[in-house]
Amino acid sequence: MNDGDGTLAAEARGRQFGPLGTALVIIPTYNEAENIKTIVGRVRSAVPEAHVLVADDNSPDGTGKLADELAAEDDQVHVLHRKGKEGLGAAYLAGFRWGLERDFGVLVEMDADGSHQPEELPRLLTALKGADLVLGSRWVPGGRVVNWPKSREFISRGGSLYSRLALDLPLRDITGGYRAFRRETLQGLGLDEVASQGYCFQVDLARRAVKAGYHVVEVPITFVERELGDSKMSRDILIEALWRVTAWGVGDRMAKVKGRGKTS
Ligand SMILES: Nc1nc2c(ncn2[C@@H]2O[C@H](COP(=O)(O)OP(=O)(O)O)[C@@H](O)[C@H]2O)c(=O)[nH]1
Ligand SMILES: [Mg+2]
Repeated sequence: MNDGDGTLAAEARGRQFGPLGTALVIIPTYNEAENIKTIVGRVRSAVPEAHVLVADDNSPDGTGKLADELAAEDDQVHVLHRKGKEGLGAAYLAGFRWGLERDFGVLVEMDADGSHQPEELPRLLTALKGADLVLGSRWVPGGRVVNWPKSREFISRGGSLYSRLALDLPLRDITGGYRAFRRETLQGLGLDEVASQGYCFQVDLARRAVKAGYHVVEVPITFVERELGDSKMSRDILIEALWRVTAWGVGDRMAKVKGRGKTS
């Protein structure tokens, strides 16, 4: 469950992983007009065989229109126009559905603001050859964050640590949003029941994957804080994450206690 390919191979021994197939990089956007062209261009250069899907929530700054222009010039760029701002989780679920309806073998989550460097995607995809889900991880050896104030790092590390302990997950970066899923993994997560929205959307998917017995691997990444546009992180998103993770943790423990009661 770590970054080295050697341990990966050892842990996954006995498991056969099929070929990956074509990747779809899903980029959710809300007011990313300053970033959208750069990020799509970087993905197309870094992994030329991959397709890109921009999932735009009708951004008032015209991001959707810019994405349409990119799509008009490039058959491997697509745009999903959504009615309005419904949160990151809903945009990803719609993007996953779009990709699963088509012939994509890998679905990738990536932010529009450059925090998730497309140049690191080949490493995530290599790791996915021996895994069901790969998490780009800031908090494993070799992973790091560039240009974050200490306060933001404290919140992020704390969120992952709390999720790790409350949910008993053997993972270091549980709230991160740079991930590569095999299509079969997503199909096995019960996406129809996912209601979480912000950071806890990521926690929710990681938790479902571990619970379902999938082989989840963390690969170190360098996360670069955005230079252009504004973060959509809010107090409400943090509060949602805190209460949902706590509720899941309590629910899991009660289920364990009940289970023990029955067998003894
Ligand atoms: N479609 C959609 N995208 C969103 C929404 N909220 C955030 N995003 C996108 O999700 C990504 C991460 O958001 P960001 O504000 O950078 O969060 P931070 O990195 O945690 O500060 C960016 O590409 C945003 O444009 C939303 O409600 N809808
Ligand atoms: Mg960001």
